[in-house]
Amino acid sequence: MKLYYSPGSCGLASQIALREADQAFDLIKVDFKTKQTVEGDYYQVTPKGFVPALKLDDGDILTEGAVILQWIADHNPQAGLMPVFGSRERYTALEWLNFVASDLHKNMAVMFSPVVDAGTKARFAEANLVNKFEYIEEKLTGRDYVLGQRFSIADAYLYNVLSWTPRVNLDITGYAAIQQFMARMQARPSVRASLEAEGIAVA
Ligand SMILES: N[C@@H](CCC(=O)N[C@@H](CS)C(=O)NCC(=O)O)C(=O)O
Repeated sequence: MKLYYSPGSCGLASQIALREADQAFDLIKVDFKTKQTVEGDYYQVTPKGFVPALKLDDGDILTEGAVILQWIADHNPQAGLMPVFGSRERYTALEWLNFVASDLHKNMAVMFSPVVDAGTKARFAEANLVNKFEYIEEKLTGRDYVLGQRFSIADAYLYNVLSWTPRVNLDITGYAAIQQFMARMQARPSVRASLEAEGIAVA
């Protein structure tokens, strides 16, 4: 199995999930600018050109981070990375995955855009991100993870996207529950190993 990633981007959550599931995998780095990997043209792996992509042992390629996360969880039930099929808790986890993918991740992506100026980014964050942080803070208050006491793939994705805030000068240090969540996540061996593998300093 191969996970295509770029350091510090949204493939981190998939790597965390693979480690939580004790799955063997190779990491293949994608250069965003050239869309090249050590294997050659990344567009041959996925015409989307985006990470993450997971190449399965039979050569099949999976894309879309939230879907890759579910594949890892569903194929490694012993790891308990998602609540069981049909349970109400599973739909809560799916709600989080969808929220992180469609609202948080894509709004955060605007903050990295080279075609959006600093003033517009600041106004955009005020209008579209602060309310998300407030929502997350409220939901995490009194909880270890988004589902309560148990870790799930939704936490990996949430941690992944929230970890970008310092890089785009968004200060979320005032959100106590979020800070505790980030520290709790960073204490997990899977997270530390994933950060190290991507060459990101572990605090
Ligand atoms: N819908 C995709 C989006 C993935 C995505 O936005 N990937 C970004 C990194 S976080 C990317 O590959 N960007 C490449 C580029 O901007 O050239 C998913 O959820 O997996």
